Amino acid sequence: MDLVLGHEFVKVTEKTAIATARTMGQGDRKYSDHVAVEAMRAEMDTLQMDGTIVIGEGERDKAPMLFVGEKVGALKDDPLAPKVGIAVDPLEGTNLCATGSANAIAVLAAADMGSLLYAPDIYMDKIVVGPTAKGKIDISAPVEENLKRIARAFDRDIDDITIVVLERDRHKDLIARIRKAGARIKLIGDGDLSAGIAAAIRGTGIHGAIGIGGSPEGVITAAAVRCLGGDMQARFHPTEKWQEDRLTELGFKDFKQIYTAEDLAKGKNIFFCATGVTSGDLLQGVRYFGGGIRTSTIFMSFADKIIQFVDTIHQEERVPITVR
Ligand code: VTB
Repeated sequence: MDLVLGHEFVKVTEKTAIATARTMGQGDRKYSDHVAVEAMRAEMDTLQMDGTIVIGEGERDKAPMLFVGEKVGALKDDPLAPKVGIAVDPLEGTNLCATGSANAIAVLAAADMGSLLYAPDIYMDKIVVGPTAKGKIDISAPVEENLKRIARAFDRDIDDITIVVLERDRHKDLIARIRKAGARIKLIGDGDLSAGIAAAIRGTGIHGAIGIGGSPEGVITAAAVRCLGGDMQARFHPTEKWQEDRLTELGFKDFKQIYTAEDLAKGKNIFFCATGVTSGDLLQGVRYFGGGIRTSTIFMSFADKIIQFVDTIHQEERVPITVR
């Protein structure tokens, strides 16, 4: 995997976001997701790689495209081609897009085969912070303790930090405790992946993302956190018997095991790429302006030690457009 290939992934999330953002506000989350999946699938096949989806839309029998195990890329099964394992979330925040709310993104992480943990689509308890609070978090400690440590790392009081939490019934107790401890909370309707990235970037006004969300999103978050030098701890949170069975089937023995970002996204060859579909804390959404489209993307390569904010104007026709 080299940087030339890495940069090709920018095109993948850009094209996905461009197609998907047209469905913004249509109120049909399934349709938005469908458009995202089709666009990402088509673009992925233009890349010079022998790719395999390791985290995708679900098992083969549940998803027609971008299913786990699906081969993607222009050089499928070519022994000389780079073998890449790809975790995709073509539309993270389907509801956010369907309602025109903030923070919907098209996102993927790519790494050497075997690097990204194969996490089934069950819940995961997570805590994510940026480099400032690296080494200070402990998911097995009470949330109050984590808040105290995060605040101290920022050299602030607890009431000067903001934590993002998914607004869900399962978080009632967590939210009450964070409130009692005095931290500010940003409740989100969806999208703890983009919340995790925002927490790992200074200047977003978000100092931590805490709570239970999807495991696949957790793995993709871990790839971003590694590139950003942040910190993350997570553990599976099965809520039903079949989920425990699925974990066992996949070879997970200790369901209480705590995973760090390095455990979820191993190795050095990691690319991460996200394009804004709707505008959010970090990325602007897709803007169509007649004759052109503008997208906002974050691209990162762990091995190359680069973090790029890519602001692209896509000219639709060879007509003069005004660039601002
Ligand atoms: C989680 C979260 C995602 O959907 O998977 C959530 O990680 C689903 O949680 O970011 P619920 O079952 O509680 O609805 C997202 O918010 C969006 O895909």
